[in-house]
Amino acid sequence: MKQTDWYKDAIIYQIYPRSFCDGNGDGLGDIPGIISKLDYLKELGVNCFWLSPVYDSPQEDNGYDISNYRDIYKPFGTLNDFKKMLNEMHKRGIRLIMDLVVNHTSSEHPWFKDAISDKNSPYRDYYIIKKGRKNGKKPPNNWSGFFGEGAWQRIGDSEDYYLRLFAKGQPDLNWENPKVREEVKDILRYWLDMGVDGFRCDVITLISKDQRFKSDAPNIALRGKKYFVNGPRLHEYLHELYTDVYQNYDCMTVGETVLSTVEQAKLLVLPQRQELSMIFNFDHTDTDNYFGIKWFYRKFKLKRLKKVVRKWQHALHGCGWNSLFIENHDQRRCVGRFNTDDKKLRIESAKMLGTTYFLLQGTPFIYEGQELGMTNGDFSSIEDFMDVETHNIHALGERIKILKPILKKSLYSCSRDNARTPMQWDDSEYAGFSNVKPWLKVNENKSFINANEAMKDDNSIFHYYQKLIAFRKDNEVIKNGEYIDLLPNDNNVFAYERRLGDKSIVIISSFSNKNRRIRLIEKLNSYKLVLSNYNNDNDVLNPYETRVYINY
Ligand code: TEU
Repeated sequence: MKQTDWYKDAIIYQIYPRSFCDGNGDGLGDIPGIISKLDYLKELGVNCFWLSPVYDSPQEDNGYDISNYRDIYKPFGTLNDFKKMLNEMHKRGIRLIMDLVVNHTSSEHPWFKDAISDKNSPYRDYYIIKKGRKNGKKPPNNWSGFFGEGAWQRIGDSEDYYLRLFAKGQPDLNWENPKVREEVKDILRYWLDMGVDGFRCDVITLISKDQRFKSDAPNIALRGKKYFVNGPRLHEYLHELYTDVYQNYDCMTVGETVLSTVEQAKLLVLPQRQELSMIFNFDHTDTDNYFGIKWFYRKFKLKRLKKVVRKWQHALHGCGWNSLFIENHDQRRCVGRFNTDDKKLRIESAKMLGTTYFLLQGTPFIYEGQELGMTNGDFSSIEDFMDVETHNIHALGERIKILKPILKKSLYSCSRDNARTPMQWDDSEYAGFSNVKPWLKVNENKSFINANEAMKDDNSIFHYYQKLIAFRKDNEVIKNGEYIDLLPNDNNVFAYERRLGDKSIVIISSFSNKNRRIRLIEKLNSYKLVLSNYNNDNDVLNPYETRVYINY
C-alpha cells in the first residue's frame, strides 16, 4: 500500500493512559477506561489519537521503559482489550498512532537481562556496554543524561558500564548492530499489521551515537550531546525503517526531535528523503527558560515566541510538515504559562492560547485535559510527585545545595507530573477518573474544571475547541497557506495572517491581561469575524482576547 498524507488533515489527541480513565478500579487509567470515553472524544471532533506507551513495562518512567514490545502492561488491560479499542476507534473514524520507544528498552527487557548476566550473550551487543576508565572506577566518558544524572551505569561491581541517557532502568540500544534494527522493524510490522496507523517516535534523534565515545567539554547539562544528538547515522537508520517498513503501509510517523535545528529538521521531513512524516520541535517551550533548561525559569517574552514560530513556519512551508502543540505529558499545563497567570481569566486565556497555535501550518495536537483548561497540579509536598525526573532533580538540587525555596518553586512549577494528574471528568471525590484513590493526586479544582461541566456550558473551552477543530477541517488556507507575522515587534499582541491565493485569515491574540488597542483594524475592513472568545469587534482587545477573521 502506498503512503498518503492523511496526517496533514489530522487533529490528534494525546492520551496518557495512566491518567485518562480508570476502568477497573485500581487507581490507574487503562484501556477499558479509554474505550468508555471514545464518544466524548468523537464529540470533540478529533480524528486521530497518539497513545503514550501501553506496552509491558516496570513503569520506572511510566511506560517509556519497555520490557515487552508485543504485549500490554497488565494493569492497563490485555492485547484483546487493545484490539477492541483499536476497532472501536476505527469504527468512529479515528486513527491511532502508538508511542514507539526504541532508543532504549527497560532494564527488565529479556535482552538486557541476558546481556548483563553473561559476557558472551548474543544480546550483549544489543546495548552500548563499555569498559570504564581507571579499571572501571570511572565511567567510560563524561557524558550526562536527560534526568540530571550521569549517562553511564556500572554493571554490578564489574569494570563495565552501560549507556543510559535517561533513568537507570532505560539502557540505550545499540543501533549500530543490524540485528537491533531488524528487531525494531519486526516490532513496527507487528503493530502495523494489527492495524495501527503510525508512530510517535520517542527521542528518535538520539538513536545514532558517535562511535568514538569521546568525553565532551564541561557543560551545565547534557554533556556529550554533540556526540549523541543527531548522530552520524541517524538519517541512514530512519531511511532504512522507511524503505523496509513504513512505505508498505499507509502510516505516518512523527519524530520527537529534541534539540534539532531547522536545518536538521528539514533533512528529517523532506518527503523525497523518506525518513519521517513530521517532527515536533520544542523551541517554543524554551521561550520561558535559560539555556533550553526548563528548570531555569526566565520571564516569558512574546517577541521570543513569535521569533521561533516565524522561523519554523517559514522553514518548513512547502517542503516539510510541522506539528503544533502547546502541551504534552512532559510539559507543564499551558494555562498559567506564556504570560497567562491571571487565574480569573483562565477560560479566556485557554481559548486564546488554543487559537494562536491551532491555526498555524501543521498538524495540531491536543493533550488530554487541555480542552478543559486543566491546570498544573496542586501538590503540597515532594512526596506527592511520582515522576522519576522530578525526584532526580530534587536529589541533585539538594546535593548541590540550591536554596530550598528556589528548588521548590522550580520543581513544583516545572515537574512533568503537572500534566499527568488524573483527567477531571466530574466533581466527585476522584474527579470521575476512578472510584479509588488514584496513583497521582487529583487537582482540587476538579470541583469546577471538569468535563461534565464543560459539556453543559456552551461557552466552555471544550466547545471552543470543537469550533476550532471544525473551522480547521477542510480549510485549504489553514492547511496550505503561507504564514505572515503581522506584528513582529509587538510584545503584547500576536497577530498573523495565513494566505493562499486571494484568500486570507487573520488571527489576533492578546497575551496581555490589560486592554490593548488593535493596530490592524483598517486592514480588516474587508474581513469578517468568524471566531472569538469575547464576541467583540471594536478596536480594543480585552485581556487575552483572541479573534479570527476571514476575507472569503
Ligand atoms: O522525552 C524526551 C525528552 O527529551 C524529555 O525527557 C525531556 O527532556 C524532559 O521531559 C524534559 O523535562 C521522551 C518522553 O516524552 C518522556 O516522557 C520520556 O521520559 C523520555 O523520552 C524517555 O523515554
